[in-house]
Amino acid sequence: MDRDDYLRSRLDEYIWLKSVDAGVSRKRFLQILATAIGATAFGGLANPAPARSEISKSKSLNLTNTFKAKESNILKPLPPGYISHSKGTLEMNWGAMYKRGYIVPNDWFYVHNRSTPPPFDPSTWRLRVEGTGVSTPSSFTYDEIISMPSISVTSAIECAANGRRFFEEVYNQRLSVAGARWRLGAIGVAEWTGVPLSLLLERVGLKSTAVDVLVQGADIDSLHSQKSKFSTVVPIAKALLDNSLVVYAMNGEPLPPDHGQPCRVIFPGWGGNANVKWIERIEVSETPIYTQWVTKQMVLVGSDYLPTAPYKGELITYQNVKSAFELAWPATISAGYHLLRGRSWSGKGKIVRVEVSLDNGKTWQLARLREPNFPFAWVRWDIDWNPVPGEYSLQARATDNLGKTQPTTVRWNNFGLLYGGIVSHPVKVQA
Ligand SMILES: Nc1nc2c(c(=O)[nH]1)N[C@H]1C(S)=C(S)[C@@H](COP(=O)(O)O)O[C@H]1N2
Ligand SMILES: [Mo]
Repeated sequence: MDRDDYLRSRLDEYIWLKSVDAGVSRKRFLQILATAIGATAFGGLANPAPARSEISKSKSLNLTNTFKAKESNILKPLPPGYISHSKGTLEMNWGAMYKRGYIVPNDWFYVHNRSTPPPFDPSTWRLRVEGTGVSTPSSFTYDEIISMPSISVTSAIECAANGRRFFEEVYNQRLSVAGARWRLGAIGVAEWTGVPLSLLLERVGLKSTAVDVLVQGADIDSLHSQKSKFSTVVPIAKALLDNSLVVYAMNGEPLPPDHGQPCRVIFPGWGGNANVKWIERIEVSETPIYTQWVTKQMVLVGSDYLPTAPYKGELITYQNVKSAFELAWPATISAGYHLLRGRSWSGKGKIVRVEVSLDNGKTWQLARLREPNFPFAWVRWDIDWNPVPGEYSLQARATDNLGKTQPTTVRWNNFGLLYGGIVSHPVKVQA
């Protein structure tokens, strides 16, 4: 591809400029680029961090949020066919993704917010990095963050409750939580640009004794607690992976308010809630940090799961394997030839095989996988279909490179998390 050649030829120059800029050694920066897991080969160059002058000029950077008078907590316009389950949720419309590109455009990306995006003022915003695990606690301004060396990572973010509705449908039983009854649209893939968290932690003198990292947002977690701000905790090993980023750009644009403006973290592969938006504080600790999110919310609770104190259930980290058709739910199509399409993904690995059943699980055939197929993101696949009129139940079953295949049945858990089972997609074929 021309664009790739062009970018490749500029790679050296770019790295050099970036590393000089940032005062890090070129070798260190190359290491970061070369070892980035799930990072597009030189994605950071395809959409280099917008220069400071560009950012302040850019119209799309909404410096002071204009709050809409209506009920929704979501600021961007809701695209047609998208479902809002509540004030702060917007489910991606799989039908709209038919034959679309690898990446979900920002306007179409699902949203899971507990409150309205907090206002952002670049002159007063600070990211504090502190705690017993660092020797020189510091605050960073927005300009400082965007001037640091950056990389871009193409990764999915997926709500840990994606597919929640299927627990209730399959078990014909109500879940005991109030959260959104997502089908499979609480996922999206984007190119995230930002500073490797490891680099930021290096700057503040990360101690070798650090064990946990808490990332806190600016919003109150209204659903679970009236007092505390939304946060997540990851072990230091996850925080230091090359694709764990403090993100300020999404698909080449400054991070939109709904998705965390000015900065969020991404921890590829982990449940969506780990990707804290509107961040304002990072705490690195030499002792384990137990928040209610980690011990009470992000756990599998049910008779099939064993709690280990202080966790109230089995702890969730990485997401599982899932598949979705690029079809409305339910779909109505006309008889005759169709290119059936869909996408499959795995929290930890990369999809190696997708099988599709057009007869409710009786027979299966292999789908064609389309490049690209990045780990921590998804793969697009398709299959030819020539249906006669009737009612159909389509199924897709993916397998990742760790050997994990989507099961037919999923064990119940009370919060309806991690539904990774094969799903039956209803399709009506008309004459
Ligand atoms: N500060 C903050 N960060 C947050 C949330 C939130 O409510 N507040 N929701 C989390 C959840 S549950 C999910 S699934 C993802 C959704 O990211 P998106 O809205 O950009 O798709 O953000 C996570 N980060
Ligand atoms: Mo979520």
